[in-house]
Amino acid sequence: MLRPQDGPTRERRSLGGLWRLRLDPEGVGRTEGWWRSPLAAAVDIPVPASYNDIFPDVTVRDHVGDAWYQTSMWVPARWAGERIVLRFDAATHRATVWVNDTEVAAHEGGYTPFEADVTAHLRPGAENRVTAVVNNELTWGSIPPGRVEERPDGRRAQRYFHDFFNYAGLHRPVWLYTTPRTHISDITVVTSFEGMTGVVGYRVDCSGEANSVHVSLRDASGTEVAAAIGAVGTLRVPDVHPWAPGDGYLYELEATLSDTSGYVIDGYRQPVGVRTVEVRGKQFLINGTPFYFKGFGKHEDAAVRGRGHDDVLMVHDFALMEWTGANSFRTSHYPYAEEVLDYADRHGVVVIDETAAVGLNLNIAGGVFKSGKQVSTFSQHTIGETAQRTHLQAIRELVARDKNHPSVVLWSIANEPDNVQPEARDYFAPLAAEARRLDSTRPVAYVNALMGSPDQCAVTDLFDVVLLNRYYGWYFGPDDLAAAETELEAELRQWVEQYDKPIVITEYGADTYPGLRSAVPSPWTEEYQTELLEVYHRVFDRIDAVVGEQVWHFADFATAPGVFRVDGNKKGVFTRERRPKSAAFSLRTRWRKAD
Ligand code: BDP
Repeated sequence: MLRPQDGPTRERRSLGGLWRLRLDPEGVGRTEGWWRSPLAAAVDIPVPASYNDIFPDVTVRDHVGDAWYQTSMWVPARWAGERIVLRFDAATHRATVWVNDTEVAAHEGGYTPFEADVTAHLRPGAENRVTAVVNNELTWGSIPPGRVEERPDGRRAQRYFHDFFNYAGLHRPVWLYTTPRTHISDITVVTSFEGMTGVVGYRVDCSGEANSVHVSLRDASGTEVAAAIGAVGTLRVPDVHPWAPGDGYLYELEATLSDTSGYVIDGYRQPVGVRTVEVRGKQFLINGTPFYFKGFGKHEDAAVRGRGHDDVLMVHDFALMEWTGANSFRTSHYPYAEEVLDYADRHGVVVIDETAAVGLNLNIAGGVFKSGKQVSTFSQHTIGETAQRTHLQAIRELVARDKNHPSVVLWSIANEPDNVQPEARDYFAPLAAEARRLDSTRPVAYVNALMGSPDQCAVTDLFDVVLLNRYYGWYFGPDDLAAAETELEAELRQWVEQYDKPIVITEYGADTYPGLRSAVPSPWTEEYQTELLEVYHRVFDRIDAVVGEQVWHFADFATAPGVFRVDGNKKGVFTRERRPKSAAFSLRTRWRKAD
């Protein structure tokens, strides 16, 4: 699915701004047909943003169920005759959309875009109404999973198995855009090298009659470096300037669709970074060179706006990551806004791109292992076929959306699932196979939590890279960093022995209350966080198969309330307001020195 774009044949309009919102705790809006008229008893709500923290009202923050969004807009008369598309970059976790009185779209999954051709339902030259009912319920069939419980007084409460607040709403831009009726519907690029020559394989999909496709590749100065005719082909760029970590060099592929008389029907510009990714033995190679991941697990999270996309925060976060010397991050624990990946492309930042499959583990909640008897994560009554179908679709939509981003070097199809229960293999084998079928150019992985020793894992052999989240010295032995060092090293050596695969530590860290200091490092102090990270780094430096370190977490973030969390998760090396804790300075020393 191509993103909306302005150009000679296309026009887009952002529907961002203040919409109207009405929560529907009773769940009556669908039967009462709330989309048919202006929403009664509604309040103003900014889009994009989560709705949860905008109002000082616990019933809004903890709302479970439908939230009705509505706006109206004038559609220019000059759009008559064009194909008009309504696109939501994200609606968390699912939505149904009406234009005026007609249902036009329904989508499951909170972090990938969906759109509808609304040409037949909009009136150009008139005011039109758009209504979206956004539902935030997590169930055994959703990704991520969860369970809605009823409290004794009849109120409903959402339970979930992941450690971040269940923000909901229209988190990303909403667009109305035009394309010609016959148009370019998708572009796929795959890049490689022949010596110093860059090879760009491309495919341009078009709707409607077969027409002629022309592609032109321009370098960053706008000079054409290669061109071809045909919907599928290969472009060769002598003396190519590769896309590389720290060097986000992009070419631009312009695809043009013409009719038989040469009249240009449609055009689309697609950025292209020429690079390769390969796992060879225990190495992770970008452009044939071993790459070492330095960076963070992140969240899309900020005070007030929740998970709403914000360019200000995005640019600031990238600037802070660069300041620390980070070269990469993981989109934990869901696909991020496309603006973020564009930014990573342009700035040469490497991305591990993750689905929203987090919490597929009934023995861990928010990083904390449940004590007592192990429960069955995968079963007919818990995570089963329905979740697997939703998960498959989430992988398909992620790859379809992000396949052309050079910054994305690895798909992470789940975070910390139950990987020991034998059923885990039946669950994951088709998912790994589907990710590979969809994209043979990137490695595929899942993120492992400490559930058992490497030989007890039922799924690692299905994947290319070992991604490990480890909390020695925190959840395990929070008062003994010397033991943490020994245990971590012993475990990593087991992985090295058991698997011929590179290892990236995708989470390690400690909750840290900013300003809490201590001469003797003890949990929650800034000194403890710094020292714990240093312990891990010593171990990583002793093991060649470790090809990356991503600290948990970039910044403090909101979670569901609970006794393990003090106003959220405090493992950030920056506070939620993005002020550095001491650990940020020690990371900066390590990561900048390594350059
Ligand atoms: C890991 C999870 C992450 C949590 C983290 C923690 O992957 O989402 O926030 O633990 O407990 O298990 O801080």
